[in-house]
Amino acid sequence: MKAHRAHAKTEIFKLVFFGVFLVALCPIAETVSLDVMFPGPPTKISKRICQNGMISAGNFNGDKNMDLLCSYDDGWVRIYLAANNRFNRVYWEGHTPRCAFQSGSHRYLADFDNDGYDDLFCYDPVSGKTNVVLFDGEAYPDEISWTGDIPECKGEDKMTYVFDANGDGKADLGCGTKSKNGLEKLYLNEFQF
Ligand SMILES: [Ca+2]
Ligand SMILES: [Ca+2]
Ligand SMILES: [Ca+2]
Repeated sequence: MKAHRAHAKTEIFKLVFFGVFLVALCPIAETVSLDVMFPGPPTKISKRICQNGMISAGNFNGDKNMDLLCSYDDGWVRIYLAANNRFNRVYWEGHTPRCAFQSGSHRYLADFDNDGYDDLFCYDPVSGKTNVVLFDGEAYPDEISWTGDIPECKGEDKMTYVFDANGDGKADLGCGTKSKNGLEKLYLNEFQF
């Protein structure tokens, strides 16, 4: 009987030891994978990118790399291209007055005319006013490319998102309600630019 109890204790001890060994391995595995992904010391950026602004990812030169756009509530935007060792050089900056909405406005980058350059979609959820400004590969123009009012998406409890829902290369608009946590309506982009 004593021998049986001693054997059982040994088995329990082995299990506990193995469990502690596995738990101890987890942080080591995590550390190794982080080292592989970001092995070097961080690069010091000489000029801060987008201080006090809002950063969005978009493509502005038609290649396969996503670039950065920094936007401010007064409509000023700066574009940074994803290029080797040129990450903090401004590719283009200027005023896009049609996107000068108060804080809380929705600003998205997506290709609305299927030319390979990402355009600005600016939406004021309070008024429902919506503006699209097309990027031509060099600059955002002063003129507005499309303006509209989408009352169904209006209100601070509403959420919006733009994406190409039907795969025709032109971004579409989705609207929903925050409290229901999802997009409920889709508006397909049929505008002929
Ligand atoms: Ca790019
Ligand atoms: Ca475009
Ligand atoms: Ca579409």
